[in-house]
Amino acid sequence: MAARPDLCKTLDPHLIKRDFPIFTRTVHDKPLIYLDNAATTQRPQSVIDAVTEYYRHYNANVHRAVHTLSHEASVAYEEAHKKAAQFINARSWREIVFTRNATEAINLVAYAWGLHNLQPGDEILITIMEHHSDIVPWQMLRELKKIQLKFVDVTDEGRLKLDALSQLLTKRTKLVGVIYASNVLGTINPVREIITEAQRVGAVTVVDAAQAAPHLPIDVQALGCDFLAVSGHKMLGPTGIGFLYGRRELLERMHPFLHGGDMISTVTTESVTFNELPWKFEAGTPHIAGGIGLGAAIDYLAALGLENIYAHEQKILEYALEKLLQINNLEIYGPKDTKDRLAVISFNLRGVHPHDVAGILDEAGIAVRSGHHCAQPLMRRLGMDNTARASFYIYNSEDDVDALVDALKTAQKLFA
Ligand code: 7TS
Repeated sequence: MAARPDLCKTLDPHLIKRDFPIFTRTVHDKPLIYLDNAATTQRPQSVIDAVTEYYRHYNANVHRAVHTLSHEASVAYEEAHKKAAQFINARSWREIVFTRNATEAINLVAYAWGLHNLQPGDEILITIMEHHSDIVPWQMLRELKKIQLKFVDVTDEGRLKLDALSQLLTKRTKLVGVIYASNVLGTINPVREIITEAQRVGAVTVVDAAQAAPHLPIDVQALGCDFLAVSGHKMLGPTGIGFLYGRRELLERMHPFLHGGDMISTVTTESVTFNELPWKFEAGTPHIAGGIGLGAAIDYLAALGLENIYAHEQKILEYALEKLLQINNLEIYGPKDTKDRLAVISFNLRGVHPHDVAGILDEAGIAVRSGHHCAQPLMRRLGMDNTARASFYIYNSEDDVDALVDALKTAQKLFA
């Protein structure tokens, strides 16, 4: 996905950083350099304020009472659904179901669609690049529904083998799940093409956009997917809130996921009818403050412009790859060019465990993740157990890359 030059307003990460109170703190007496954005991002003051404002000024339950506070809370919570719909260009806000996170969004599809629509012998096709959140729910269905689960392989560089995908699709393929962008390798997959292929055999399509949504513009109508999962905390929002986009016709036909209060229209001792969308899928009191905070996060991102965010991160990625590739004995995983790639870089210093690397970086105030990144099948396929991973966002600059490179050189000397 190339950013349109006419839209490329340059972001100033140093100015952006001022909106994030956490950057006033130090770690081991060093300024915090936060490079663990693929795990979770930081929150700007406007998101913290939106959450606080709800609790201070209009804290009440939604959808229930006629009193003023409940009305204000209900409007703000519904408004947040509208912002999420606009963010991914859904036709209607009723296609947005708030969940705890992307994991819950994918589980919703597995339970509410999968349990009721699959027959023994049916097939689900996913890729070896998936996060565990887009593997384990389908393994659950494999057990319960006696279906087959197939995986599309990747090249050694970490791109999906699209030819293999075409060959694995059959008339029995009922669902295709694909990660939009890899949390380990940064690879951005050609999801539009994959969805078109899946539709040729009539499969339902699920896109895991947990990593893509914070970094590039998403248009579900242009993609043509049936479902798309997003986590709020990876895009400046609070933890405990995310959403599932579902095509309206499918959501209308589906059974609820969780049963109880708020998701019903009427209940008798004998029967139940369900509420309208999206409330049919939001049983119980929802994370109201979280939803409102996510709305504020979307406002912040929309004001910067997703095209500009992507362009900014491309610049950082190019700089980071150039610098990191110069370090001797540093192995970098994933595509070595910036095309269709996010600024997520997994690496290993030869002979040093990534947890030790992360520890030394922490001494320098630099936060990176180390481990298997909840993508063990991918790690195994590429012959690695653990990596360190630096993942960048709007408040990161070339200075942060320089600090990372210096700290890695220090680590190398320590372990030489
Ligand atoms: N899908 C992808 C592609 C992810 O990267 C993650 C989280 C999830 C789903 C699950 O998101 P959650 O909000 O439901 O937990 N990935 C990571 C990571 O790479 N490091 O920590 C969490």
